[in-house]
Amino acid sequence: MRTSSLLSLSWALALLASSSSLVSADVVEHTFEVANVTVTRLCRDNVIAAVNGIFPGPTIYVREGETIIVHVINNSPYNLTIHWHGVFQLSSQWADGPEYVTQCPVLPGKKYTHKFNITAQEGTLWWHAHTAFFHGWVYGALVIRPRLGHSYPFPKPYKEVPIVLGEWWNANIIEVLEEATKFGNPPRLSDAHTINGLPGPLYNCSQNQTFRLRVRHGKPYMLRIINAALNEHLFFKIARHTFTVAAVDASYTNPYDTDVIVVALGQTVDALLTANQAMDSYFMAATPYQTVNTSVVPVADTTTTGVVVYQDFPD
Ligand SMILES: [Cu+2]
Repeated sequence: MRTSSLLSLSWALALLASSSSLVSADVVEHTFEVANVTVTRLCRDNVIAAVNGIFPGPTIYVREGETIIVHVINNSPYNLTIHWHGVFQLSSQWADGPEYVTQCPVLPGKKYTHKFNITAQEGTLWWHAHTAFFHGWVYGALVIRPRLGHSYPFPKPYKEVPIVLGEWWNANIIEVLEEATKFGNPPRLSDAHTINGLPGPLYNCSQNQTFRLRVRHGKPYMLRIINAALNEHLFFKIARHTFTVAAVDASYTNPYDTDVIVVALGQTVDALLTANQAMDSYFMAATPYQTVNTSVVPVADTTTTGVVVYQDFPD
């Protein structure tokens, strides 16, 4: 009797171990503490709310099939929620985060824990505050890699680089929206666009606030481009380089080559880039896509730039 129950126990354990990739996915766990910090951009100090003191917020790396747990601690003076933009949320819709849709705001001093699985999605998504204009401050990349033992449907890039495109106001963005709704006007336009939080040299005081992507000649890179702006579709380009678009919104595409990428608001594009030009530095730029008469519908018509720098450097 005892032997047979031990046998069945060991059989059950063996079965469990062999199917562990199905039943016990790994967990990626983070704590997001949202609090006020002072950030200097465009010659000015601005007090913003940010996650873990960094702007843009931390990139989350996960593999398809894994579980994400994020503890949001709101130490900012504002109500907020965090939304997981584009995640399918299969049977976890309560974890999705839109304020007053799936949950009440997390009040100052309070916490909320999100728990959900990443299933059948690979590529790039992102997360952002889902409360009024708050997402102009609180956002970051969500990188979904294939599960262990699986590979990309293209040669593995030498490096993967999040390119998070955003907007910056020389103002408190919570007040920007309050002002607009008070008078029924469109919100005041942003003062800059940004690449990974940095405006680049076309704006005042921003020469030293330029995103630099250092590349090795001949190596393939994957740019995980996210349009985290609040109001605009954006063009993205790198001088004298072409891209192969490999995925959009965490779905692989039929690959296609282009020298300019348009990223709709909230959308992501994974673009393969081979560093195959002469050893030099090349601008990258993002600027709004405008189809409207801007005297009727104003557009923040400014361009953010970064630099691709070819370098020889050790691994
Ligand atoms: Cu969103």
